[in-house]
Formats: sequence, C-alpha cells, structure tokens
Amino acid sequence: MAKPKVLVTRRWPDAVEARLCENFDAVLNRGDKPLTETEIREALQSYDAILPTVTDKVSSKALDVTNPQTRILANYGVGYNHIDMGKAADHGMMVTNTPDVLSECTADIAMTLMLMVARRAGEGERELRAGQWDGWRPTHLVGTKVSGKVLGIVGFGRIGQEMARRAHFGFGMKIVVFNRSSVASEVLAQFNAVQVDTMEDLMPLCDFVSLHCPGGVSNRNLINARLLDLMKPDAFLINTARGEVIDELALTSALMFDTIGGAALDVFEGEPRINPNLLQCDNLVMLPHLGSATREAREAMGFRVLDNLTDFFEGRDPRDRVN
Ligand code: 8YV
Repeated sequence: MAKPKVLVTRRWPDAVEARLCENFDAVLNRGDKPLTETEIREALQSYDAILPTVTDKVSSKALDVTNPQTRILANYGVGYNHIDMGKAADHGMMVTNTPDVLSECTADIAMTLMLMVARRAGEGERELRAGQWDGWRPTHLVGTKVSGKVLGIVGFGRIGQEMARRAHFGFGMKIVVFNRSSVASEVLAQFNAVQVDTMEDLMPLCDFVSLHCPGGVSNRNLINARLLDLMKPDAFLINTARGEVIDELALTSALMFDTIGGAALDVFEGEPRINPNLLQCDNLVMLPHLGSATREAREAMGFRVLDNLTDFFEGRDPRDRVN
C-alpha cells in the first residue's frame, strides 16, 4: 500500500524529520519559509495530511476548497487557534495537537519572564551591553521581590498547573486561579490554590498575573483596559499564551502611563510584527515566542505528531484528537 502523502510546513528537528521520511511519503520545507494561505489551499488538494504550526493560517479562506485530499491536520503545537475548526469540521478533517510534552518548558519561560520583568533583567542587560553601566549603587535598577507574592493564573490547564508548581514550591507564592470551568478541589489543594469566579475578582488580588488560556475568538482581548485598570499599580502581567488575549493598545497605554508595574510577553498579536509602541516601553520584557523552544520539547512535539499520524492512518483514534 502506498505511504500517506504528508506535508511538513516548517523545518522540524532532524531526528523527527528522518522518522517522518521513513514512515510516510513526507515532503519537507527545506527553505523553512512559512506557507501562504494560497499554498495551504493548494496543499489541501494533494496531501493526505498537513502538519501545520502556529505560523500557518489555516483560515476559512485557506480551507475554501471542494473535496480536499487532506483528511487530517496534525498540528505541531498545543494551541490550534490558527486553524478554522468549523471549516475543518465541515470537510470532515480531523485535527490533533501536541499537549503535555511542552508544558514544563512553557512554564519555565513564563517563570523566566516573571523574574526578568520583576528584577529588571532586560533593562539591566540593555544598559550593560550599551556600555552605560557605571557601577554598583544602592539605588541602581531596584526591582520587585517575587518570592512570597500573589500569582494569579488565568487558565489552569497543564501549563497553568506547571506554572503554579514552580511558583508555589520554588518561590513560596500564593496561587489564585481563574478558569472557565471549576477546577477539581484536589488539583487546587496540590498548590494550596484558590479559584475565583471572575477576572474582576482575580486582577486586584495579584502581584503577578500569568496567562495560560487558549487563544481564539473566545479569549480575544480578554485583558482589556478595564481589567488592566483593576490591577495593582505595581503588579506585572505575563503572557506566554497567545498575543490576541491582550488588547495591546490598552497594554501599551498602561505601560506608558505606569498604571501597572510592567509586563513580559512571549507572544504578540500579528507576530512576528511587533507594535512599535511596545518597543518604547522600558518596563516591558519581550521574547520571540520561545515557550516550547528546547531541544527536548521540540523533538517530543514532533514525535507526538508522528504518533497521532500513525494512529490515524492505521485506523485508531489518535490520543490528541481535538475535534
Ligand atoms: C509552539 C505554542 O512552538 O504549542 C504552542 O501552542 O505556542 C508554541 O510553544 C508553536 O505553537 C508551534 O506551532
């Protein structure tokens, strides 16, 4: 029987690409250039499976095809807000993702950002590299203590819980949770965490707020001017979820007028384009979407996609099916 024809839309770790080529009739993207919507639409006509990432807009326009050849979109990544799920379902296309294997590394980056912004590490590094450090003094780049403070976690799934583990057991932080559904009391008890009912309840309680909810329409601009106004004036906002969860215009104004202590972002609306106003904010740390960027996580994500594909083409239900 012919091997399924599979399109890998970006470069993946070598070990995973090698295995994909052994098991499937795989076409790799050696130039590593993101696909356009038109290229995705064409690919839907000729591949049995497409393996997209966050940089592929598998939009309603891209999915506007009749009788596609593609039967599965095996996403490389846990978030799949770049895929129009309604349109995929209309075509009877299965969608899978890669949860679990990147939770620890994404939480590590959220911790990195929290520490960097609180301790003014970005400002310090910029100063030093610019040759502007003129030596130690008691009042130099004085930041905010992290240990023992209150951390609000928005979205208490796998990554949110890994964040709670680090913050609570590593830094003695008190954990407050907002989550759409109610979190099991045994799960909250592990971190001595308290769940609140609304974002309005959460924001004023926190010294740090870290976002771990999905992107997509339901959470678009969840963090708006009104919620930013409810934060303590010296509190910090951390985002490793999706850029669209924050109204960036409202955040820019909160940072410029110092109505909050600062923010730290790994993800951006319309990334890799960065709103130029954000670049002006000194109380902001920015990373280029590094959440899962470790060798271990990126390989594990790839092998998880392989498992999902193998299950699908061998007639089993893939473990990471999301529709
Ligand atoms: C991935 C992520 O690297 O998994 C996710 O949802 O945000 C990142 O960690 C990226 O999405 C890969 O598609």
